[in-house]
Amino acid sequence: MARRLKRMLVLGVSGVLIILVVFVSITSPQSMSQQLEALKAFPFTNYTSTLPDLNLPANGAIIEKGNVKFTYMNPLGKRGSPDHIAALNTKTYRQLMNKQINEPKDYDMDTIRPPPSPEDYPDRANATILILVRNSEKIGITRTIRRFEDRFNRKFGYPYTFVNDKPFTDDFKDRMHQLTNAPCEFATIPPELWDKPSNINIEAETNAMRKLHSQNVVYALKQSYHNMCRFYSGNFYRVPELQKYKWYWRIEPKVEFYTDVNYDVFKYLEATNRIYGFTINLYDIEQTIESLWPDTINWLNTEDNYRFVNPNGAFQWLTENQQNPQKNEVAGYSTCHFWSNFEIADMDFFRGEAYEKWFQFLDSTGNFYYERWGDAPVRSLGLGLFANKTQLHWFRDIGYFHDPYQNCPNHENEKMKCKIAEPAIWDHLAKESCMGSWIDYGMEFDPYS
Ligand SMILES: Nc1nc2c(ncn2[C@@H]2O[C@H](COP(=O)(O)OP(=O)(O)OP(=O)(O)O)[C@@H](O)[C@H]2O)c(=O)[nH]1
Ligand SMILES: [Mg+2]
Repeated sequence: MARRLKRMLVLGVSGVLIILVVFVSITSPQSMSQQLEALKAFPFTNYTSTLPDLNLPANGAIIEKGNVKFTYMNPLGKRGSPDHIAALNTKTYRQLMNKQINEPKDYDMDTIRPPPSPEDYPDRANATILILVRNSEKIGITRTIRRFEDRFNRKFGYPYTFVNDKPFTDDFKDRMHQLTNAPCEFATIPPELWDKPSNINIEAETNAMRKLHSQNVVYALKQSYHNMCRFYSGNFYRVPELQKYKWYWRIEPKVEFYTDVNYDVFKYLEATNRIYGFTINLYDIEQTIESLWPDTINWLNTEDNYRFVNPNGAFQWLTENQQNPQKNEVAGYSTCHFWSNFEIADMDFFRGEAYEKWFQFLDSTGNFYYERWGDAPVRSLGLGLFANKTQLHWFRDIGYFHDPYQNCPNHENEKMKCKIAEPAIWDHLAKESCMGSWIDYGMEFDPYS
């Protein structure tokens, strides 16, 4: 009897244990090593991607005079076809975006709340709202500013700086003044910061642009677009009216802001030792920047330029080659970039020796015109190489939309007017987002949890 009881007890206990183990393994998140094993076991063995070279440091970077190199190390051991990797990275993104958030938690936000009135804000940051815009875009920019004032600036009163390659009309200026109580300054860009440099070979440029146009590259033939990209890549921070400022928040026509921002974003970045804030990051059209990366690597391997590379740069994000490997084949790197139509940044970084010398070199290649280098990839390459990645901040809490991409968080205080956790308004565009890669390789910690 006693033996039967003992056997029943043993059976009972082991049963409970088995149920417990099964339950825990179903409900608890996989450990990192389990995840890696699962990924390694993925059946698409014909897409093995790069295997880490054990002779390289974990960040894949060699930063030595005349020998600067960056290699994708696939630090999480991801394997699979590009479609599989895109699905995996989108899942990573959606999981994080679906978490309910409010504001950053790595700073005492109560110290940077809106002042009682925007007119009485003595310790406002040294910042401006920067808008490059044409007179003809009055309606589009009106829409943006209405929303922007409503969500942020009517509480803080940061001054606007409107810049344009042509003088602003009185009609445009009057309209802008009607939209805000904040000071507005209207600057005409000096031609040397905007116009195509005279040494550009027009025949070579025309042939190159016809080729890009025939590959359906948008805006290839548009002269002003090339000027705009060159200007926003490097020259904007030299506009005389911007000299007095350190910080800017760039906005543009026809964008949406979906969330209230109840803290001073400039002071937040400054207080947390950051220099750049973004909301979206994307892959680029590889044909537009074929020589940006190789030219940059050559430059880093010239004289002492290697010393500008920050040892904790976002190298794995820049070199990732699994989600859209054709980008790396054509452009030599991932093409991932911060989408610069939204940016909050410290101009002192761009005015500093590394970025400025590098931009002068880029400009000397003429490739803003012989190719169609965008300001977003240029800016992002500079930040990924010369800044510490801890200085780059994803404003995950700021709901933002520029057609067709968005940052749509699950915000505690908002009834979101966008589809939460979707990187774009069309499903098929999810693979154009680099955010999963940023989460895995760029973000060292989550400031929102
Ligand atoms: N003054 C002026 N502003 C320009 C010119 N070209 C572009 N911009 C501004 O530069 C910013 C970026 O230009 P967009 O045409 O929006 O470029 P994009 O965002 O790459 O393209 P979209 O996807 O069409 O919005 C916007 O704020 C424009 O208003 C120009 O020739 N003159
Ligand atoms: Mg735009």
